[in-house]
Amino acid sequence: TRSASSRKAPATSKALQQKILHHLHTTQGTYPEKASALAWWEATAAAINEFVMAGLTDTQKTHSRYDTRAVNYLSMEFLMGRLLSNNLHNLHLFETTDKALAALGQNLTDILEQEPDMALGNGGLGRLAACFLDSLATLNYPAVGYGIHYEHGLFEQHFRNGRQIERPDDWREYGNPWEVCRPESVQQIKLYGYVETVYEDGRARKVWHPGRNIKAVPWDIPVVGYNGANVNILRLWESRATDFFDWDVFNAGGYVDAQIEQAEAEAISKVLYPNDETEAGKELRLIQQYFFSAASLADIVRRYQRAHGDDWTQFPKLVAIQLNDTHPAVAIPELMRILIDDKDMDWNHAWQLCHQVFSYTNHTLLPEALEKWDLHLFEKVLPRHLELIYEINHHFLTEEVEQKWPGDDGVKSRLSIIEEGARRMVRMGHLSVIGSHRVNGVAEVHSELVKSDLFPDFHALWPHKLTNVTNGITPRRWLKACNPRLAELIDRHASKDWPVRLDKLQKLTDLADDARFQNAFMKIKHENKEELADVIKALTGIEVDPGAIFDIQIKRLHEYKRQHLNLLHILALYRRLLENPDHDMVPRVFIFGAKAAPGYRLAKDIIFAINKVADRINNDERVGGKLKVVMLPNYRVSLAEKMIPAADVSEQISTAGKEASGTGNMKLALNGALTIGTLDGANIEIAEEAGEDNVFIFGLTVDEVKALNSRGYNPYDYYLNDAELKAVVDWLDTDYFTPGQPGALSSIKHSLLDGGDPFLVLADFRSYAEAQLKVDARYRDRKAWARSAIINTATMGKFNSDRSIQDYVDRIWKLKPYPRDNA
Ligand code: 26Q
Repeated sequence: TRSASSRKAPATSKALQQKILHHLHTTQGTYPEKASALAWWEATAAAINEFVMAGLTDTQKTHSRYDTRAVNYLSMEFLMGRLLSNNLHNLHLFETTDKALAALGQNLTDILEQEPDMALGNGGLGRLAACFLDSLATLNYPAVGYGIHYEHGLFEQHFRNGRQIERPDDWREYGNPWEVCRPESVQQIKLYGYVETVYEDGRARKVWHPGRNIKAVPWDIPVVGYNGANVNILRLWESRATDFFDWDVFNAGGYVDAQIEQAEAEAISKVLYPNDETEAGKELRLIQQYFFSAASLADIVRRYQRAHGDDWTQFPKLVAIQLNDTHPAVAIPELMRILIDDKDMDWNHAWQLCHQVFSYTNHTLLPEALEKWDLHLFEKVLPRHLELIYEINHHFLTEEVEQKWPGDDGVKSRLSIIEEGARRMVRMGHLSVIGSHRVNGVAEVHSELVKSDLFPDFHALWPHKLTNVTNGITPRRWLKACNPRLAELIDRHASKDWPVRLDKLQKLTDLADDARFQNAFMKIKHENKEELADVIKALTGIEVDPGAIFDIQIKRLHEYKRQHLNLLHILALYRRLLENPDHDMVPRVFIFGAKAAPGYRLAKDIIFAINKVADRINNDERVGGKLKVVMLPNYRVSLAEKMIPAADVSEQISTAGKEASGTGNMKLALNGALTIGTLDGANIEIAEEAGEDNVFIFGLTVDEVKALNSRGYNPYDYYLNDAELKAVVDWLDTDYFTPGQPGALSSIKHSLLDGGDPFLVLADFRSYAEAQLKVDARYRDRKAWARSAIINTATMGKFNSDRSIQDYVDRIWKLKPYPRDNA
């Protein structure tokens, strides 16, 4: 990767100071003596934007000059977090800006805190998309991210009496300096209505008479590659009412109706659905999916035709479209509709183009997360697309399936896009597999389960279609920017290009037993813990000791992720301390960050339980400071950036077979945390890289989970045979943690016993508690701990999202890099 700074004179801090002042005066209309912190942030962002926009135009010119093949990454979610610090790091302007602001009497760290997170995603899937954009730009691959310009991202979480309260997120309340509106690229999106068959020249044509037209307005967010490489675009669509032009109707009283229509149109991009891993089945969600898929495809086709007109031969050579889960799967019939209805192409030609361009990433095996739409709802919203899906299905079943399994109706009904039954459903996973040339899972074990359990018949039919691309994370945000002390230590002891060659961290293994390096490494960890302790104090009032083990579980709240397993173990430790005040344990602070989907009752009860248990333990003198529990409110990307560098222990404790990959596990290990985890998702690959000695593996394996379930799992077998487990489960049914409110926490006990404990919490409890004893023992041996922590950092090179992107490029997208001209 050529670096921009080697070819262009870097900005001096004096010059940057002038730019910031200039923007403070001319775009903020204020001056240093009066300017608020927010105005300083806006002015700094505007100054940096000059570099960003220059890179953007150069990159876009390069892409059109060379008519480049590009990937179009379609995702309902892009969890970008904050952009200023990231852009400063990627442009190598962080220190210069720090100096420039210092000279102006301002502190960069404080100014960075002014930026609201761009929280346009729920969790892993959305953050993965953001890491992938960073890597695509860094590796100079032509790429466009396509998504929705939600007015409100993921809700803000507050606690009231320990319970989660949601408030709307308003990231654009005071404008946003990064985005550029592109009115020249507006698209019109059709919905509802009916399909007419017209006969013309002896041919039947389908004409869709939509019931509604919506305007899709694109907003572009520049995505800056590291070393000032390419600046790609994230294009987010906002819905608006179509311009009202029937002035007679308008004046005759249509004014009010027009307002209603406008509100309905604007509802489409109003809010991100906050439920991950569950299918809501809501009409508005389907409309969101179609709205952004159709706008994106129209944009892709327009860009293509600008260069190639009606010559479609180049289309599959220049266009790759990646579906981030099934959420944009309706893009498949939409491309068929464009080619057949609008461009007059015949079916076979259209289908051949279509399935060459699409590929699909699966992120989940959970049955409740597999998208299905009620057929009648689908038909009402997208009547033409349902017809096309029937036709895709018909070709597939009568040609491909019939040829492979002649006369087998069982396999046909299993593979059909349409699920038969009392309510017929459209299976979006099947549509995605059939419409794509490649389908990937996100970690080795997950991809194997996609082949064997989720899509076994498809795998038999097309043995080369299903593949694996293990997830990754960008080391720019998740080490360089968030952990500057460790980054600097690595600069000095490994090599300076680790942010783009993460495997170079391997050099640190040589230092894993070096006492001086160990001390330096652990000193940094301690300083990071001191900083997090200040954050904890500021956000919750709780005082924690940075000398204790910081044990962190951060992820969406879900039964399969088993925050309640962690909680039961905390109760067990508390109970041991109450039974024996001299109980010997290394002081531990258990720290959680998690949002629950607003409608997920049990998840919210678990948050409540953690908060109530925390209250009780943190205020109980008898534990003698050995145990603290903290649940930080409003977990989000910018909070993760403060928590991850301070973690000693990383909790990755999902039921084996349920967590597709996990990516927080990678971020924590990269920052020197030791994983306590099950053999699930990418934990397996992390253990392979770090070595089993440097992670704490416990619990049932995927095969053991399957065997136990088929034997018939009975949680009472574990509850009745483990006195400590029984005691802590029963504790939840008292009013010990909720004085005066007995039963306030009993839903958790109920789910674990009479609810059948679907995620095998009780089955894994003892094994987990034993692994936690090993964590405790390892920490007492400071050198052994330091060694393991260093090896974790040293061996995470594989999980660079640059490697994931290179895998996608090699196996699926087949892109060529184009460093920009003029860089
Ligand atoms: C579906 C229907 C209706 C409303 C919302 C949804 C919805 C939204 C978000 C369904 C799923 C999601 C998000 C899923 C997700 O984040 N999956 C995670 O993806 C990561 C990246 O591959 C993996 O590391 C995690 O293991 C996986 O849980």
